[in-house]
Amino acid sequence: MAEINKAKFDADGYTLIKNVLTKEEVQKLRDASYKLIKEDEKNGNYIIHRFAKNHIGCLTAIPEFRSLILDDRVIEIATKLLGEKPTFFGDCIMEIGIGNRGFHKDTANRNDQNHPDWTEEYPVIRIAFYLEDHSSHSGGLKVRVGSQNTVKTNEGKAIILPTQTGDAAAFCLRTSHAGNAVRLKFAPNLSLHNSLEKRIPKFLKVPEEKERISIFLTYGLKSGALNRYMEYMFNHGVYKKRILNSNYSNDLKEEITSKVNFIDITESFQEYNN
Ligand SMILES: O=C(O)CCC(=O)C(=O)O
Repeated sequence: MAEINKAKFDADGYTLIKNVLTKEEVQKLRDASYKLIKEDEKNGNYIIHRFAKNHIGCLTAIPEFRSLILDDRVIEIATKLLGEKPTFFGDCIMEIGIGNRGFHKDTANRNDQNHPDWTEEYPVIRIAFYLEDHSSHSGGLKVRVGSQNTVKTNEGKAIILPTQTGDAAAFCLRTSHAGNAVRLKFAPNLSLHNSLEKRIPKFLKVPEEKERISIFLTYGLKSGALNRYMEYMFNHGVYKKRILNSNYSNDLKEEITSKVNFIDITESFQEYNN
């Protein structure tokens, strides 16, 4: 695994870490993703997110994903980027297919520069794994460099991250980012506006390598930012569904807490509603 540079992450708002997983591990995750969505289709345990299917419920319930969430390499990335032992609080997504486009933030507050989300530290990050190549194919992640300090989503140079199979991309939830990047055949590194991406004819577009499978894992430090983000989840339709479909047995809690700090979001959600 490549070196992790916290100072650069803090300055840029994102980082790309090469060769975290092996090709074999990625293939196992692809197989596990298809198996899970097939079961979800039988139980109705998924949502459609644009053209993508999204599992509903904490992925720690599924061994292959639990192993990734608690993997020493992934925890090392989170620890180094956050600067301390990370907290996992159940926010994790696996998605198959093409989801939303367009630059956005993932914070609770997205428009008030004077809100604590923007004036205080923001130690909540997402680690994304794309289980296919996006270095020379469409479908990858775009970020705006250094955009983590402004509510504006049109500031900072837009780049398409050249993730390859096995790489991890990490970003602060305040960083402007966009999924499902379209690469043009004649200018593959040019970041297009999302309204244009939707209209690019097939013959001008570099195709995807294979069906897009993405995994997003969120880690944070206990903080005002994390509390506000969890409160945002409690009031968001899809997140609520995910929380209600999550379950942490004592054994599972023990396994998670052997690796990271843990907040049982199902309990926090109940307390919030009482
Ligand atoms: O789908 C992607 O690649 C980006 C994911 C995203 O926008 C998010 O995590 O908020």
